[in-house]
Amino acid sequence: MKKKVAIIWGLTGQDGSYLAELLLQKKYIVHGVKRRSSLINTSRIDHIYQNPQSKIRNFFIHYGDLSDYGNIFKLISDTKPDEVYNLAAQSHVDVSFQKPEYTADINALGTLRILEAIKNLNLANKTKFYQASTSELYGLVKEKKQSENTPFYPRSPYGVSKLFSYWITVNYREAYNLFACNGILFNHESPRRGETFVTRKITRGLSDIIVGNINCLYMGNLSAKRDWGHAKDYVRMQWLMLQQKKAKDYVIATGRQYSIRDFIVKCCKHLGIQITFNGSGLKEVGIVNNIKNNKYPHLKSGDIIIRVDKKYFRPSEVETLLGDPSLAKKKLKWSPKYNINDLVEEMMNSDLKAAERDKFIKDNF
Ligand code: NAP
Ligand code: F7E
Repeated sequence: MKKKVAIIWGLTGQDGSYLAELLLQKKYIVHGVKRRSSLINTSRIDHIYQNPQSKIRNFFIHYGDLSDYGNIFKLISDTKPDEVYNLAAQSHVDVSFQKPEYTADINALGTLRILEAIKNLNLANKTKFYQASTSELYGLVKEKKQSENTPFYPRSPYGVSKLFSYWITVNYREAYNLFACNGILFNHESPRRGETFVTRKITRGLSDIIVGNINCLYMGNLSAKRDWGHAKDYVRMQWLMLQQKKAKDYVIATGRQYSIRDFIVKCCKHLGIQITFNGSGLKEVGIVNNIKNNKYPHLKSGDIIIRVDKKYFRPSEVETLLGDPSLAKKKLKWSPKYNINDLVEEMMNSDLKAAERDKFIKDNF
């Protein structure tokens, strides 16, 4: 049987790396696009090459950038993919306030450039397209639980850029009969999450505190609430959406939400630390209450390990996001394998190792 060909923009990111693994397991030929950078940026996908049963013959990496239509056109023309996954983006909401034009160019026009290339190459009958849409579209939420029918109200240049890419995907589906889907994904995390997103900042920061690399973690809005899932569960849904008979947009979420404070408490509990929060606003602190078996020599009861710094506040905040994945549950048989405690455990264990490695290097070299 002829192998399916897929191309992934955003290969080197969190989701791109998990999706490449999944598609290779499914015997696809996988082409991935990476940006040129002054330092090597393939740490999330290096293990695919290093695997002794190397899948290298099915795995090809190309240089590219979503700002470059000629490059996109040539990659699609050369590979004639069955499936295109657009996971590339300037994906940091806070950074989007500082780089609004770049965010719009890559996230909004970048999506348009891929769709135009598929259309101009007359591949609309062959190539299926997945767009990485986001719960940030709901922003200032209009319903307590957000579904495919909830009105959008983005709250950042990132959210607005993704609103364009959402609608242009719908438009190319309707105008050119392209099989094009939006996955409206709520926050999803993993040990491969970028270190400046809140969950990873917490798991890495707490690990650094307990091994003695740092004393305190400075955070932004501790009251914001998110619906967090595991990236591995979510990339499976990206693939599934393209295996359906009809192209459709789906919300992917767990249907449960926690505050940033809750997430910190869960991570501390995993470490055997009881933490309490005192004060409010910029004066709020997280204090160590009790440590099981006194197992961390660098920490003692009464230590302040969380403080608030206003530099992490956003000009306009998304206070709450909670997804309603009923449609995906029904049509795609959605059932995530990981819950929040599994996620905390996997991320904490991975970051503890990383923090210990860093400490060893600092102490010995
Ligand atoms: P990520 O880790 O930040 O990865 C983004 C990827 O896009 C990286 O490979 C990055 O390359 C690449 N990229 C950035 N600018 C580019 C450009 N100009 N041209 C080509 N590639 C570029 O993001 P993620 O968490 O995997 O998320 C994947 C997608 O889903 C993104 O579109 C994000 O906006 C969206 N999304 C994410 C979530 C979530 O919770 N994770 C939820 C909803 C939607 P470098 O490695 O070189 O930086
Ligand atoms: O922030 C609050 C912050 O940066 C979550 C992206 O993948 O998911 C992600 O966007 C919340 C916000 O993710 C800190 O204010 C508090 O309310 O982890 P985050 P995000 O903004 O939700 C969506 C679905 C995407 O599509 C995006 O691509 O946490 N928060 N203190 C903090 N956030 C950060 N980053 N750092 C803090 O110190």
